[in-house]
Amino acid sequence: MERKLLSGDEAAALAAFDAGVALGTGYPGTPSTEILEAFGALGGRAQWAPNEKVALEVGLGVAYGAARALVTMKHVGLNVAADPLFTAAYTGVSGALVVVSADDPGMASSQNEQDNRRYAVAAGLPMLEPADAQEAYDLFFAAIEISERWRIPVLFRMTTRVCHSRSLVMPRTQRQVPPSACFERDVGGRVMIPTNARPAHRRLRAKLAEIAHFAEGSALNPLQDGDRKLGIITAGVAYFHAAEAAPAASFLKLGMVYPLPLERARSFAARVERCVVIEEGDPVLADALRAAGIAVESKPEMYRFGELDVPRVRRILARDESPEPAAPTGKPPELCPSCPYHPVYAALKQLDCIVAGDIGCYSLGVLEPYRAMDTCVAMGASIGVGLGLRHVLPAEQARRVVSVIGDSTFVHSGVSGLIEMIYNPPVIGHVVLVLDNGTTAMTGHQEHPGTGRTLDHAPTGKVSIEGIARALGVPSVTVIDPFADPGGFERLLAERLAARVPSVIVARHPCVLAAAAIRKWDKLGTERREAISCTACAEE
Ligand SMILES: Cc1ncc(C[n+]2csc(CCOP(=O)(O)OP(=O)(O)O)c2C)c(N)n1
Repeated sequence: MERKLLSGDEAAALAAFDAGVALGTGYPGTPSTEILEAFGALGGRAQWAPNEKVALEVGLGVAYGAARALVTMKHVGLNVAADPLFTAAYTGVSGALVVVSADDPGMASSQNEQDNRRYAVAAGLPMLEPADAQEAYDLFFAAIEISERWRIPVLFRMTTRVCHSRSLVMPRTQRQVPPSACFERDVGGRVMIPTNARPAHRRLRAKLAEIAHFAEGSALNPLQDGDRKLGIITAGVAYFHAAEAAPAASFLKLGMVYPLPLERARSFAARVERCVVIEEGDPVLADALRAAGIAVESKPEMYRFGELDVPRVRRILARDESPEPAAPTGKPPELCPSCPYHPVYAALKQLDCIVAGDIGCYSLGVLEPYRAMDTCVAMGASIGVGLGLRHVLPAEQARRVVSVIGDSTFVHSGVSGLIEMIYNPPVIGHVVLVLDNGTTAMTGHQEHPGTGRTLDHAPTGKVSIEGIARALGVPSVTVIDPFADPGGFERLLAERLAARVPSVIVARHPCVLAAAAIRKWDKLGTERREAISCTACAEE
């Protein structure tokens, strides 16, 4: 078998393929997006879900059916999927369920830098964390084994550096043949009414105790004997920074970050003069080790923010809390020159709108020259936040509030905001502006249910945004091309702001970077459909 140069994302995808994962699903989000794309390109069954919660639920169904499932998302996606996640820990699985959470310390491309190791503790799920692409490959198999052995979902935490850095990977020589899918009724184990959930919680804690015992002796958490003066407990990519900053030190490198091998850590810490925890993000490991009475040093608070690197680890080891050199300022992002959002933001600015914004390329409307976005919190939040503002602001301000949301974001979590608009309409109505550029542009042009194409761009069922709005009973729904008619768009927006009814404007024009590809896929789709109907005619 040849070694391959792979990113962590590609290595996880290859492992999923080699492990015979029956279905991979997820929702795009940097730095996780490429996993499903690579899994699909290898020939795996990969599909985008409308959001992370649905993805997790589909994956759970696959794993209830005794097959192997992969679910991918970025860190904030796990917030969306948290509801089924916590109870999936109780129900367990029959096959394997590996949930990738791609965290983004330093916020290269995210709205926060939450540390999802907290989810492993909160939900009570084992979590593995690879340090590079080879480990992304190897630990993925370990995740499948743990999931099947203890019939429990496994969290697989990756971080931006690991997802996107390439290194050599030695794959296994043979693809695994996974167990075949079948359904076995287990009402007590799978239907979480309180009488079943109470014993299920006890079962979960018993499984975690067994897994903690396993972690103590597992090769997932190797010890590296070195100088006894300095011991370092670390995990993920921080291991490589630490190994470079202090090559002579002794190491306890954790591949399983929950549950922790506390006794191994205790004896490691006792063997060295000084034991320091080097971890990116929150002091999750340090807090857990200290709570267990293990004498470890944690990093100073200033290193909680952003990614670690070798110089920062050197500073931590030197207990240096002096101000760090300022990071070089990069060029700020901006809307592409012929982005269809330009006329939209020009109109929002011209009409002095208060914009409850959302997340996507269109968030760039907050920057110069428009500065036309006033809030941006989480995917789908624009509609609820806009409604809240309309409910309480003085009339002169309230009538200028507009919720602005992208097409992928609308399908992800905007629909329920629209339901709220119908159910609890502000007395002066509201305006929801859906910016439909026919793709999930921000994360690299993924398909979504509104494009009518699957992950690999083949034609499938298409969800109509205006159809949803009309079906929900929105009194005023208009589709317009703002790029073709900027003046008409501004007049329409002004009209809707003046009308005192809930309204939806779908501003539709393809993303300038995706337009050619969309035309190609649509043409291929039409040809494929025609070929299928011709075959059907010939068979009649
Ligand atoms: C819960 C969650 N999942 C995923 C993401 C990553 N993400 C940010 S915006 C976005 C969708 C953008 O697509 P769209 O709404 O169509 O806007 P566009 O970028 O095309 O303008 C995604 C997937 C996120 N920030 N939060």
